[in-house]
Amino acid sequence: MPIRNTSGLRVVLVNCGQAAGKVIAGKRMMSLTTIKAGLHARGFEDVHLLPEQEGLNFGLPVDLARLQTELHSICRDADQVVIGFSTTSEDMAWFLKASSMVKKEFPDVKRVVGGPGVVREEPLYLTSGRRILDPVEQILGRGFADAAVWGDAAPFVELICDHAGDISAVHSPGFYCLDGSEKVVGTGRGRYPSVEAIPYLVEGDRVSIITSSGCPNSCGYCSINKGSFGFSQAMIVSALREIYTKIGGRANALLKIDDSNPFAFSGQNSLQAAFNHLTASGIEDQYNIPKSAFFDPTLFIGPGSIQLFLKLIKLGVVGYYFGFETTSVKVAAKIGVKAKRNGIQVDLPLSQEDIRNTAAAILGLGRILRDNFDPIYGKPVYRIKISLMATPFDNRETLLRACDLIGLFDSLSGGVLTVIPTITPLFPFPGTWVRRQYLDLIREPDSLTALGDISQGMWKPEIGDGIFKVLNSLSEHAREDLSVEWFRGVIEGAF
Ligand code: B12
Ligand code: SF4
Repeated sequence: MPIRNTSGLRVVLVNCGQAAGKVIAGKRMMSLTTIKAGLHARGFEDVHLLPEQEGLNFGLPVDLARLQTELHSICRDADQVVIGFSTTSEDMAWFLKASSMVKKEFPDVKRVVGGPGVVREEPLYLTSGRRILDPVEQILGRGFADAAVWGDAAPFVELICDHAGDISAVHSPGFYCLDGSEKVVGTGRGRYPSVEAIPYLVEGDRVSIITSSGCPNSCGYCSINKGSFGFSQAMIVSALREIYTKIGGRANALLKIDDSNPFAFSGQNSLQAAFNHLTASGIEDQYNIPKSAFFDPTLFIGPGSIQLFLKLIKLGVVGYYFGFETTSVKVAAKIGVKAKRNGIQVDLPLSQEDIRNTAAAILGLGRILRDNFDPIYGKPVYRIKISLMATPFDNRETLLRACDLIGLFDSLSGGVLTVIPTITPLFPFPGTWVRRQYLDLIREPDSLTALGDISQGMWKPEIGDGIFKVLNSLSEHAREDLSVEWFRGVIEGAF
């Protein structure tokens, strides 16, 4: 049923997700689709997605001129327009440009921003005593938005459905704006909006779904919105049934499970319970859709790991993304990597033995996958992606050890298995423990754009000559395919 007082009000959701310097529809589309589903559940339908969701148009760049043209036609016959921008830290520069353009060209449009880059932090001070402003304070204080949402989008749904776009009327957690004296007002983080069914994205034969936010580990460098939502087993089963009937049987079908650590140990894991249910009722066997997921690699430490591998293979998991991060126990402690041992969450940092065992486990998984090849059907094709990080706390020895490990992983590739090890610099994202801990070592910690400009490096020269050179080389070549030989050369040249 349409909501009273909102007629004439129109919502435009703008996707700031980028790849290689261009805004790409799809990158932040799950956020926008979720907000749209939340508005829909409250009966509000006048929502435009930019770029349009139709077919998702993955790979379609959106420049400011096109945004302006589309906004002109959308705003033409609306009484009032509210724009919601979704941005990560890395997309911030584009958001700033887009919101400035909107302020200039469409002064009556209200601008709200949200997404993983929009974070409220406890007050941070450099050792010099200078206060560092958080992203919410900077965005609002510098006039880049009329309101900001930290966490999930329920306060935005309230703004539209309960307050007809009146920013000063929203007082629920997660909603921030300036008061009359230019002071940021608001508290806490937003809840996940109520939706009728779990939102999912269809991209050709591929479907992405996210069934929970959060992870029982609390790694110091991780910036996910921990524990803010999780769907029931029944809702997950119903969404998966719908997806299975939609793409089951297609040649390139893939179900992308985008939960941060979907197979992590936790008291109640509705996703795993849902898969058990679908397996027991024969639906898994009937459709047998390949899946990909993110994994905390320490899940696989200990005697139970082989059983877990076999369970995942049986479930049809063909894509494995591991955040391996570091081969050094000292670096792991410095950046707050947390681990599980034998499936049990521990608050202790990783031990060197854990790291060795984890590498052995992933190598073991690779070998099992290669042997699982079916010579008659020639399927499935497996892919393991392993992410390592270079941090200010690394040295020549730890980085060369990372190279050796990358070499070992590389050598697993072949036949039906592709292994892609990657190495990226540590990002001190707003809201993380790592940022609070090492604030003095971060280049321009209160610049909204410095962190997002990954090609410029994120750390100050004070971290030390050699490691500074290595991190800057990695930053300059961010988003390129890097070879282990190239990286070894950079390390040898830097120290
Ligand atoms: C899946 C995923 C990807 C996929 C994206 C696939 C796709 N088609 O969307 C891939 C692998 C491509 C990817 C790439 C990257 N990702 Co990513 N990704 C994720 C992951 C695991 C889930 C994202 C998701 O779909 N969440 C579900 C939606 C519903 O949640 P949401 O996006 O947070 O949106 C909610 C709120 O934020 C808020 N909200 C969002 N937008 C808006 C807008 C308004 C107006 C309002 C009011 C509210 C609001 O409401 C939403 C619903 O409640 C998250 C971790 C996590 N668990 O969130 C990391 C995460 C978002 N990614 C991250 C990063 C850094 C990246 C990369 C930059 C990595 C890299 N260096 O290449 C790229 C860049 C992508 C980009 N430009 O967006 C970081 C962002 C950190 C930060 N501070 O910015 C995260 C948090 C991971 C992490 N732990 O650090 N990613
Ligand atoms: S295991 Fe991954 S998702 Fe979980 S807290 Fe650590 S980095 Fe974040």
